[in-house]
Amino acid sequence: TASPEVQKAIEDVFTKLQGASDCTSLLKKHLTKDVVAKNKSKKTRLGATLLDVIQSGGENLDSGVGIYAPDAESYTLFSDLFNPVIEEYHNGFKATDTQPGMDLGEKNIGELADLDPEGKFIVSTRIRCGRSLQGYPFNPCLSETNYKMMETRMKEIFNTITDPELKGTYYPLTGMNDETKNKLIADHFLFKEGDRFLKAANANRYWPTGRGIFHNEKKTFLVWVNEEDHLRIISMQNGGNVGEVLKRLITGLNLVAAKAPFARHPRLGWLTFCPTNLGTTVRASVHIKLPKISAKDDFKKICSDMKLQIRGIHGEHSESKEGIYDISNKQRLGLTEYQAVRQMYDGVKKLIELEKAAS
Ligand code: ADP
Ligand code: CIR
Repeated sequence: TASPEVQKAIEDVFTKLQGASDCTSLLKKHLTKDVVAKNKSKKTRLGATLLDVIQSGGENLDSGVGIYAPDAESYTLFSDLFNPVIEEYHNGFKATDTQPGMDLGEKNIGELADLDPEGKFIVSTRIRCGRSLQGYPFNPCLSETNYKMMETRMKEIFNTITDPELKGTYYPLTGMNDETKNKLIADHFLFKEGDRFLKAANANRYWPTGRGIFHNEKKTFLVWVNEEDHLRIISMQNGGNVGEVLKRLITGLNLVAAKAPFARHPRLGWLTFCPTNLGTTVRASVHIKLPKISAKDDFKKICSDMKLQIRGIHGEHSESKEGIYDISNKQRLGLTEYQAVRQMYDGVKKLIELEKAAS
């Protein structure tokens, strides 16, 4: 069972959250006295405790969610906390609900006409999904050797990609010069470094070991290795052609999936480190200019009513610049991959109509 020190630290997080009046995280809301009492002594087989789950939200009081799963077992062992957080984040997905089978929408791509054929609003479109390699836990439980082995395996897999559009090169973070790295980050291709939410979750250990990025020449198909998730598989391009972006994602994902078995949970779908990314793990987004409607008071509500999430220009926890927003589906669990993309597609279509009609 968890040591007295760990149990005390869990109590301290609880007390800190209760005292933090401007904290609005789902962790604060759902980490009740009861949940603490029932779970503070538990340990997963890999040794993870409730402290590992809650320490990011305990340190970062501005978290939206505040919890991570150190290993797959945590989702069941600490379900008293995960279930209500998951239900609230994913639009009412209950403890008794099950993620539908995968449907990437291969047959529906024809329905996804370019959202912005005149190029007036949408700067770029991106769809990503997360995957975990079977047999490895998540970041806080990975050893340095694990990271190296996973990277080696992925390099072998990337080398098997011969599709002329998708083939590319793997660039490890280890040894990458700052100029190259910072340019990749600024251009929205690479994950940022030193994310404080991940750091507090013990997810940045041995950095940059085992971390890196694969991409094709055009940087339209990319795979992040060992950042928040083992893999983030990404398709992106300029403009609003969601269908092209989805089609490329499906092709690339299938190539990687053919070589690497991924961890899937019977109820929660594709397993990832953050409970917001379960199920489809799909975040489909546009970078979009909506100067008129975004200046209005009801912009946030319009977006949340359409189940859209607003992020800033450099992703989560960043600010919007020059009136450009990152708009995506919020829900990733409890619907199919195609429906997740569709949530973004239909919502953004509506936002563009509203922008055109606004004065
Ligand atoms: P994730 O989408 O993987 O959850 P972030 O929100 O941190 O993580 O975004 C990662 C990067 O992808 C950021 O640089 C962000 O600006 C970029 N990005 C997201 N959506 C788009 C888009 N539609 N076009 C271009 N870049 C994008
Ligand atoms: C937070 O709670 O703000 C961070 N741990 C990130 C959570 C992921 N957020 C999201 O909306 N996908």
